[in-house]
Amino acid sequence: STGTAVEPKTRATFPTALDGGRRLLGIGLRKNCVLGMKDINVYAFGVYADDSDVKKLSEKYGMLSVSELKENKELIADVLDQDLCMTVRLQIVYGRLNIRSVRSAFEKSVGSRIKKFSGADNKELLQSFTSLFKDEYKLPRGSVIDLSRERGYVLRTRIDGKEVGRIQSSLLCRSILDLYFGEDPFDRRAKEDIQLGLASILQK
Ligand code: DAO
Ligand code: DAO
Repeated sequence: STGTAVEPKTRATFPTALDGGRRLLGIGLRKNCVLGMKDINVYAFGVYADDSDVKKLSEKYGMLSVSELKENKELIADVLDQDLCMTVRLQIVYGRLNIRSVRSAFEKSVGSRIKKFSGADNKELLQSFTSLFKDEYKLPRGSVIDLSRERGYVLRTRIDGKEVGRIQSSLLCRSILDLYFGEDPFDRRAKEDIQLGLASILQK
């Protein structure tokens, strides 16, 4: 059955299951440091993975214990890389977000990952995504953005449940997921929970 998890600092709530069989692995906070100001909480996020897709990895990892899996870097690399359905749900908590700052934050965060994984800027790929961010969109506090990796490495974007675009790119999917559970994640504690969640699916 579906319950709810609460991000304690922002009180944002996340259903424990989403999009069919996708199960909540961990929740966290994306902050932003504005020069000369305190960190602001921009959004809370929840990371979900399709149960049966994750179990496809059990041939490789099923013999390891939860505590071994919790530390296993290769597991994270496989989950970033492979064709597993996942969703990252963002809930906006900062009340004065404008599309221009979303675009420039995105170019920095996702752009740096695209460069790290491909060794090139891939400006067209970044622009294919940022061109979805129409100036007329509003993201008031409470807005929900779902970024999901669908079968075949399709990145699907929804705002408050309404689909705004689909882009097929394994590099873009991986670069976005890397923000949440890659090497240098937005929230380290969330990454630990996500990895523990993956481990416990593999141990079932
Ligand atoms: O200058 O008012 C400000 C702070 C803006 C912070 C913007 C951070 C944007 C983070 C990306 C949000 C994606 C939905
Ligand atoms: O937090 O730096 C970050 C990147 C978050 C990904 C932002 C995706 C925003 C998509 C929103 C489109 C709305 C116009």
